[in-house]
Amino acid sequence: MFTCLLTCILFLPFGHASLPLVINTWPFGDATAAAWSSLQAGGSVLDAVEKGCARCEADQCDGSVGYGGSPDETGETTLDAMIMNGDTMEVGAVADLRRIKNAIGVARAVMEHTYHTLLVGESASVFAENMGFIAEDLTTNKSRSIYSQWLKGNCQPNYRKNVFPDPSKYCGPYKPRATRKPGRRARRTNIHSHDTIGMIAIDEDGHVAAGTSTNGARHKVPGRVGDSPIAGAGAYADSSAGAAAATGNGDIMMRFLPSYLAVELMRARADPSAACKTAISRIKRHYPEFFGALICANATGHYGAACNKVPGFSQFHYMVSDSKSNIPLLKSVDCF
Ligand code: SD4
Repeated sequence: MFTCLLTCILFLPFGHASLPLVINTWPFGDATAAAWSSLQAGGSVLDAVEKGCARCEADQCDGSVGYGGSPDETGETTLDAMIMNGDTMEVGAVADLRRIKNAIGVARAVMEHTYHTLLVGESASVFAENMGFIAEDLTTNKSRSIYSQWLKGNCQPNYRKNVFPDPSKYCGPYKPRATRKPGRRARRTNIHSHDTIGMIAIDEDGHVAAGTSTNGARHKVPGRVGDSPIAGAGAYADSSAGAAAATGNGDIMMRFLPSYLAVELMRARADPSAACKTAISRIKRHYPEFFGALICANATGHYGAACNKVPGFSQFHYMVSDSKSNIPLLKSVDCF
């Protein structure tokens, strides 16, 4: 009796469970609503994730998703996105995508019109154009102004190390410095310019999909690809276990495949909140100051989230729609 009680408590899922479910990072409620109405209209979970993320791309959510945000060292905005089908384990992704606004749409086209998983850079843009996506300038007055302010401020902050001239004082071009400083601290990220949308959709029959869309890191080195388009890092979905999606400092997070880890933990019956927490802890152990958060949902619709507590980031907000609420609800979790 006592053993049963203990086991039941240990395995009792803590989050709510009500399918269908849409859950996404940050308070991007219009994206949640777009995904939810797609499901309600009979769309698949892939349709829901695509519609939801596309909504954020069009709305330029927080300036961190879609065109006109996060100019790189040359002032250009480039996009990363992925979508994953948890039934078939197919993935479509694009990284360093240029001149195309609808990155998640192109990611889906990679999945549905090629046998590849990930296309990058200029060639991804050519692929997109061939698939009928419109090529246009992703620069806006806002991104131009962010870029010129950065140039005026001697290109601070930037992502260079062990180069000369001293990257903490001057702009490039940079050359490698002969002597390298040891250390692998996470570069302090501007938490206000880092809000990727990561989304999970699960329908009543337990079909699971996940996706992401972002313009990456502000002032990144051209060619930089973050965690968002990498399966297992930015997101992961497996209809036999659940799904997870990440947001935060992708340069660090992608080294730990947190979304994959969380899904595997849920497969081993971990509660979604605990799975998210363990995946964050794994990163924290090596990079205590990293900025990041994870959302997790198991195939039965229980969900949770976790985030790493750093100065200025003590609570993480995310959105949920399920058949109980029917409208997007703002949820939060205290970082640890
Ligand atoms: C990246 N993970 O490119 C993305 C950025 C992000 O919340 O998530 N912001 O590193």
